[in-house]
Order: sequence, then structure tokens, then C-alpha cells
Amino acid sequence: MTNAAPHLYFCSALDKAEDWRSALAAHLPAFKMSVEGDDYDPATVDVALVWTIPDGLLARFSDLKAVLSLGAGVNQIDPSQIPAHVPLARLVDETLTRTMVDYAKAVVYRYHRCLDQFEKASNDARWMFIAPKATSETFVAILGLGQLGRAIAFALRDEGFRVGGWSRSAQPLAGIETFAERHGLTTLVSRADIVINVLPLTRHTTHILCGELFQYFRRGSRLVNIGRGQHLVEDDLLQAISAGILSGATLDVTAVEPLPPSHPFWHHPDILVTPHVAGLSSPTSAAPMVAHNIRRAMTGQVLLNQVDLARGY
Ligand code: NDP
Ligand code: OXD
Repeated sequence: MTNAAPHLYFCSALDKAEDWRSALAAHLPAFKMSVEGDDYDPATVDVALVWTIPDGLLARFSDLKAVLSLGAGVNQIDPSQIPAHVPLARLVDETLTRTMVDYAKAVVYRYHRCLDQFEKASNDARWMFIAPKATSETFVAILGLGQLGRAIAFALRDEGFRVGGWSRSAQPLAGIETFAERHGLTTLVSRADIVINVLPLTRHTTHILCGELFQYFRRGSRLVNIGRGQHLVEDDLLQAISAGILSGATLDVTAVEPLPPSHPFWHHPDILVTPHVAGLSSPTSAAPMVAHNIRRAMTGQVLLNQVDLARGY
């Protein structure tokens, strides 16, 4: 137990230390934050706030009490860099959840109201009538029913879409058909018009979106990947679209980011790429939970949203 002001080490190429410093100041009466290049004593660092962990960084922090991820996903963090006794927590943030839900709704409506087809027709100056359908005529499958998948599933359910979801432990969710295990996955995708992947990247989910699974997809369905690029076997997607199994895909994440200009996804008429923007967290809205975890780390309590490193999420 300690009453000393916590010493945080901040490390991210994507997030601004100053934004986090001011957001946390509203919730922690006193703390010190160091970044690369500062003059500080590594033995006094209590908590690391990171997107990724540079090789060997944490080994210098002899009194480290917790690692807090700046991402909801933690696959970018190499667990072998974290000392065995130090817990890792991931980010849960209402702004991140809201932006993921907004993105999923926008993409689902784009397909549901055939805007992708109207965009093509419009480019060719072609008047093409397709009658609107009711939301209840479109079935959306969500792979991953965690913090984000559940919020997306409920939002789409509330819009009247038929929604099914797949997770490790098919928990009952009001108004959502839930599935587990491999046969649950193949059954679910075989019913869906739109499949949204929001799984964490683990050794069990890497390359889960592959030709073998696409065989079960409903003919003409669409894939939306907002999980991680490594969930998808990219060549298998191109083949599944050529074969007419899938009629399109929206990819917010790709195996290599930024996606190189020469990549075939950019110019594919049935693929929309967005630059990993589906969900964005905000230091202001995430700071209360992060500050709470810093206090918990300082008093030796179990962290909120603690990652099970053996499970990988
Ligand atoms: P959670 O940890 O809250 O949820 C993970 C879900 O995936 C759980 O439902 C879990 O099942 C399920 N799951 C995990 N492994 C398996 C498996 N092998 N088989 C079936 N189901 C599995 O994660 P979040 O919802 O917070 O985030 C999900 C992912 O979204 C992140 O890991 C990240 O990759 C991605 N993300 C992308 C962003 C973007 O901008 N594109 C932004 C933020 C996150 P169970 O419930 O049974 O444990
Ligand atoms: C995350 C992300 O995992 O932005 O938070 O991808």
C-alpha cells in the first residue's frame, strides 16, 4: 500500500502524451508522467500507459505495478515484454464504443439500402431502381460479442435488423441469436447478409476469415472487418468475391497499415477500405477508467478490464 503520487510512463506513437496528461489531471490529484527523452529514475515508475512496448523497456522499471493498454485490442503488445507478476488491462471507453457502433451502423445501412450499388450506377450515369427493404429483412452476424460486439449487436437490433452473434461462451442476449463453437460459426455465417468481425486477434482467431469459412457464407453476402487485419486471409477474400460467394467487403483494418498504394484492395470495385478509423478513443472520456486503474494498481487491487494473457484478450 502506498500513498505516493503515481509515476506513469507514457509510450505511444499514435496518442498524444499531453492530451492524456491533462485528461488524467482531472481525475488524479497528483501524478508524474514521463516520456521517452525525459530525465527520470526508471526504478520509480509505477504504471506504464502504452500502445506498444519497445523491446526491453519494462525490464528497466523494477517497481512496475501495472501496464495499461491505450487500445481495446492488446495483440500489438508483446506479452513476453511484461514481467510475470505485472497485470495488463485494456481500454474500455464510451467514445470508442460509440464510434464503433456508428461505423457499424453506417456500413450496414450502406449495404442494406444498396448505396454501394447506387454509387457504381451513378458513376456510369445509370438510373437503376432497387426498392428499399425493411431492416427486418436483413440479417447481420457479429463475430465477437464483447464490449464492442455487444454494443453493435444491440444498436442494430434496435434498428430492427435481425442480429446473430458468435462468441466463445454463447451467452443469452435479449433479441440476439447467439452461437458458439465452430458449428455455431458456420451456421451463423450461412444465414447472414452481412458479417461483421469484431473479434480480438489471438492464436485461435488469426486467419479465421479464410476460404474455408467463406464456403459457408450466404451467396452474395458482405464482410465487414473492424477487428484486426490478421483475422483475414486477403487472397481468400479476393477469390471469394471473384467466385460470387461474397459480393463485397468493407475493411477498416488490414494486415499492413497503412495499406500500400499498390495493394489490390484499393482499386477493387467491391471493396471499401477505411484507414483504421472505425473506433477512436478519447482521453477525456477514457481518463476516469484509466485513473481508476492507476489507483487500483497503486493499492494492489485487481485491475478493471484485466487481460487474461493466456487467453490473449
Ligand atoms: P472483448 O474482449 O470485450 O470481447 C471479445 C469477444 O470475442 C468476446 O465475446 C469473446 O468471447 C470473443 N472471442 C474471443 N476469442 C474467441 C474465439 N476464439 N472464438 C469465439 N469468440 C471469441 O473485446 P472488445 O469487444 O472490446 O474488442 C474487440 C476487438 O475490436 C479488439 O480486440 C480490437 O481488435 C478491435 N478493435 C478495433 C478497432 C477499430 O478501430 N477497428 C477499435 C477498437 C477495437 P467471450 O465473450 O465468450 O469471452
Ligand atoms: C483499439 C484500436 O484496439 O483502436 O483500440 O484498434
